[in-house]
Amino acid sequence: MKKFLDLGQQPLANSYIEKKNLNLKEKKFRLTVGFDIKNYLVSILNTVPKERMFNKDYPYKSSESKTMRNSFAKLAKKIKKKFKPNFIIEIGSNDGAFIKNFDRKIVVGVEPCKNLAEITRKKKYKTYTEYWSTSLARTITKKKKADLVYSANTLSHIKNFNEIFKAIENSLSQNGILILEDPSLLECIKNVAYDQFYCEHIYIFSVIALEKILDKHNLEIFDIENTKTHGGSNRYFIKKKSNKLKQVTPKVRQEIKKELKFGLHKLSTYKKFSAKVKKSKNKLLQIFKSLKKKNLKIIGYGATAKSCTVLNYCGIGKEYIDFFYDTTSFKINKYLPGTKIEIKKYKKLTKKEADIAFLGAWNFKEEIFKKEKLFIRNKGKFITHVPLPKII
Ligand code: JHZ
Repeated sequence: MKKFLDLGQQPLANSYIEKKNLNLKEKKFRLTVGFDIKNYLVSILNTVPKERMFNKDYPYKSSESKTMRNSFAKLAKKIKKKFKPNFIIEIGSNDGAFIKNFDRKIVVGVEPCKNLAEITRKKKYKTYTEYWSTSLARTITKKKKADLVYSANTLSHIKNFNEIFKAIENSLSQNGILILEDPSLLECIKNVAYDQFYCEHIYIFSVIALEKILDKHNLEIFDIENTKTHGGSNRYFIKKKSNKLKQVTPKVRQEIKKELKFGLHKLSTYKKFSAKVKKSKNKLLQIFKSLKKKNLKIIGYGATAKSCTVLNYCGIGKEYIDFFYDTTSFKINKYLPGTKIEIKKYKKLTKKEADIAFLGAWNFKEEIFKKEKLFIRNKGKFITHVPLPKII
């Protein structure tokens, strides 16, 4: 594994701090990222035990954005029409944002974070509060195998993917389909979206890396959709190699060609990316400094896990950002890890509390701009750092 990026000492991205604990020492780890040349795999080099990150206090809810709710609803419609599944398993079902689009009789969720699993169960969907494993897979599929397994933004969070794919392979019926959705490494590198790296994102997958992993588990990608969610993701449609009913579409080769053309198989590409990250950091800091010199009021918009990486890496704290607005109940009235910036319950932006808002949730820029039309009309501005730090 060759290290190519060092994002410094970082706290755990989703460990929002309660007011009473503000003076306690935070657990920090060194966030470095490496490239495994043989397997084309990009991963963080120091990992945090899963129980420290995914537990009863997990604050991220998928249902929080309209973009994600719409994306899940649209996909569910397509799945029903195209694959007509009778039994679906979702790995990492979060607060039920995806499974709620299906009949309760045909779908089960797997979600180790108790607080989230409870939300889904309240909606009367069967949910296992456990980490996905071969033994859980055996329990769930004892009576019948799944004809669809779905997992979005979860695989990149699990260190031992071999156990995961083994369990998936055993759970799928002969013609069953696996649909995975994760941030695209190509988009991440192209857009200098270095904040995709934090403790939870152990891997950011490329098609060329995922192909190699799947091959070991007798699985193969037969189609890919590029989606706009989370700053550019890939939706992979995967089948058992022995399933000859489905043809591999030309799109798979095209995506591989695109990645090879960009150089995702070469260490030099990642070294260039690392140099761009350093430049991005300096530029962002410069922007914040010049705005503060003008005495402008800056707040943060969307207390994301990604913001944690950016702010702690760039050294942007309370001296620049007064507070963050966020809609998530689990985050409100808490403080961002590391920088300890307060998170307040979202209110429509007005020029009264801010001249400029830092887009922590830059991946929902369009949704946010639509919501904040009035602020924009009144000459309110936003700061973004992806793909380049700038004021918009
Ligand atoms: P968002 C999380 O990352 C963590 P984060 C996790 N590791 C992962 O992989 C991705 O999600 C999928 C708020 N918001 O989705 C809601 C507003 O306040 O970019 C969220 O707190 N107003 C599982 O945290 C945050 O912003 C709004 O209008 O980087 C968005 O977080 C909108 C649209 C969002 O993921």
